[in-house]
Amino acid sequence: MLSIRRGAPLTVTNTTAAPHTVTADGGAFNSGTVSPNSTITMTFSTPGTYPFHCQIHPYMTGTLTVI
Ligand SMILES: [Cu+2]
Repeated sequence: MLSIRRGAPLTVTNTTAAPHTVTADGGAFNSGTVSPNSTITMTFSTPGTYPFHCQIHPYMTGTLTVI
């Protein structure tokens, strides 16, 4: 479980050798492809609980809570 305040930047660094995405199951957000050794920043404006997955590796899942 990952929790963040709305509007606060969430920095994601891909430390693996494969590209990944951070994609909300319901479509509320999508990082696009994050290449190996690159970093992205995302912000979230609507409080809630968001299950997410990697579009490239759908077995990679998590949950983000925006407070
Ligand atoms: Cu992936």
